[in-house]
Amino acid sequence: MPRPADPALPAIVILTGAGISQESGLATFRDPDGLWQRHRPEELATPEAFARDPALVHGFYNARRAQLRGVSPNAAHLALAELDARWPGELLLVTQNVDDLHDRAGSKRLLHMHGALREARCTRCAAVLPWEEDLSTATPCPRCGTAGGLRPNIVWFGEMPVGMDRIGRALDRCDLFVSIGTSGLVYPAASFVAEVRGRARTVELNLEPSAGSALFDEARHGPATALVPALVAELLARCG
Ligand code: BV8
Repeated sequence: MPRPADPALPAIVILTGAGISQESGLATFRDPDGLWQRHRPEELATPEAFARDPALVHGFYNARRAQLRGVSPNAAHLALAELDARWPGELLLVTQNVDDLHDRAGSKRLLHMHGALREARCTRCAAVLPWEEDLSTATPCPRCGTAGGLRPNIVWFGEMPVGMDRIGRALDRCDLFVSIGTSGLVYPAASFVAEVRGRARTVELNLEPSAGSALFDEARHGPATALVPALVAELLARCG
């Protein structure tokens, strides 16, 4: 049943990356002081790295999980949460981020396609558990009791991102695609704009042009805490 597109209420898909959390104090991946400047992705964010040196990989994620206790959602996260609460049309916020700042800001129509720092997954019984503390190979799984099987519930390079079917359906239906704070270097997230351009309006909000900037109908450059509230105000003005 084709959905009557309501120009006043476009179906919206928003993609966020590490840049939206930068002003909350969390390092991004590829900026000069980014996470990968100190660690190479293939050394840490792969199943092979975890098999080779689980203590190193656990340490990397334990440090990032602990850092979450000292940061808060910023004006960009809060503006997206207000849009989530007040937008009467279709909306899905897809984040590449593994921090919980969108969750804490109050976004509900939210999908973490690269997993979540504050979750652990047992490779023995497949349980996914909320997790606040450090993880190690000695930590027993609260569900099956075995030690050595718990890993961060994070999507590493070479692993299938979470929710791709739901994301694909939302992209098929979207009239407005907004990319915020991502360098457009990691796939399949970086391919979403190419999937929708031509049939959805595409907007990039980023500190500087991303790798995919040329694919967007419109690009606004500056800090997310300025650009995102402004765009949300424009959208909410359309729905009264
Ligand atoms: C998969 C969890 C298939 C880990 C992450 C060659 C070509 C194409 C693809 C590939 C290829 N070789 C390999 C691949 C696939 C690979 C990939 O894309 N590699 C890249 C490096 C080329 N992708 C995968 O492996 C994915 N899986 O393809 O599976 C498959 C198929 C079948 C069966 C099985 C598998 C999985 C990718 C997920 C990896 N995990 N995260 C962790 O967090 O530790 S990726 C990691 O990068 C984060 O999630 C991060 O979000 C993501 C992308 O980075 P960004 O968010 O964009 O952050 P970045 O620092 O790069 O950019 C920040 C931007 O913000 C900048 O532009 C900056 O200017 C801006 N900014 C900064 N401050 C602000 C700001 N903007 C606004 N305001 C500010 N204040």
